[in-house]
Amino acid sequence: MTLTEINFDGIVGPSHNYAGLSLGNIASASHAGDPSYPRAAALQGIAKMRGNLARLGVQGFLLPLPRPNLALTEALACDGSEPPQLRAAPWSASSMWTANAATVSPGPDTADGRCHLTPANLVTMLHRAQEWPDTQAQLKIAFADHRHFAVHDAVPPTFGDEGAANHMRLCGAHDAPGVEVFVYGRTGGPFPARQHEQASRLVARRHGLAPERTVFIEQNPAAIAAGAFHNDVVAVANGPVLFTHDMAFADQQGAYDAMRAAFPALEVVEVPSSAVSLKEAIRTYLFNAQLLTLPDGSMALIVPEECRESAAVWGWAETMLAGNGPIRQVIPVDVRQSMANGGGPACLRLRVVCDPATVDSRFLLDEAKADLIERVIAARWPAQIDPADLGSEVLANSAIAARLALLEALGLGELG
Ligand code: SUG
Repeated sequence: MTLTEINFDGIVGPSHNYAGLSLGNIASASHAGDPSYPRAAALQGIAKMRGNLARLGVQGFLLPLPRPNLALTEALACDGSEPPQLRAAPWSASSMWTANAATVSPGPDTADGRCHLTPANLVTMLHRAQEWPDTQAQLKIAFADHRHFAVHDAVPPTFGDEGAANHMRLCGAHDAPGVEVFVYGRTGGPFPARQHEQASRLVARRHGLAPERTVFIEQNPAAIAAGAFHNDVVAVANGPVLFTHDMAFADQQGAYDAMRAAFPALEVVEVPSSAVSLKEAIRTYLFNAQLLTLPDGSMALIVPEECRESAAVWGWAETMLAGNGPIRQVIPVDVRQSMANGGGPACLRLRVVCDPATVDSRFLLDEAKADLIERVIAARWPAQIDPADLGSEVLANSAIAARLALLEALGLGELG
């Protein structure tokens, strides 16, 4: 068994659009009504995957969910007189953000030694609450080997659970026992706190995590109020490193102390507000980065292009690189179509520590498969969608057919 970390990126679906559905997500609200470019969006995602495949030698993906979701359209009694945001919900391509697909506890952390996955119920937002049954169906195929994986049901409502976006893992090596850190929010601010403490605790119990290697931390209400609707907008961890803004947690020092008590080797790379304000961190998504351990053991931070364009963020990055901290490279990627809906490089991926040989290989990428996926996207994904098009039967049929063409090409027709 060679346990390694695999990033499963969500392929951007053919109905990708900007309907402004996520209250508290500044990018989603500020791009509401803009035309979207699903083909370009999906190709940006494939280019990111190709980069990481070259860097790491392994990369996975998850398929878009069926959209528009005609059952939800019917359940909402959509007849053309409904508010546009209700009409748009069944069309959302939000499953691209696979950091919200599930919470994953790798085998070395769990009581039975299996990798446990709990699909996120995403109950706070209507357009996201429709995801989990289809996500679970996909996870049950990709991780079907019961000797190595357990795929659970979602946490029951009303405890909101948003998956890996509010979960971090500290470890000496990916295949060694780690400390799992769950970050939850408290209601009361101007925006919803999407991750409920009891959802996090339930997932930890269900996954069989050892209490002494599990930490629960409250997110800073000021961060949620500033637009950090998930913790992964202000912090990310990899190996022993926590990369975080200094306003990420309700009690910043208390959070470090709690993590260090469970994981003494913790190495904190903290960005002070004096260098990058919370607002600028959220605008550029500096922390919604993929912090990767490269084959030579050094770490690289994969950030959105928007970071390079920010004098404050890029200035901080250059100063950080001139020092001798654990992060040795900062690599910008263009995921602007996803970013405009509040999804950066880290939102687009779900990390699963496992032996690649135990995963259904249809979900693993290689160069030839990336070529194939690109060809289907180039031929079938709509070039542009205006929010006014949502509801159109012609567009619905073409989006449904485009997804089915991709499933067929990948031998995954059973997901149809
Ligand atoms: O849930 N955006 C997503 C972005 C999710 C980002 N994921 C992480 N941070 N891990 C959300 O808010 C926008 C859809 C719209 O407005 O049409 C949206 O759902």
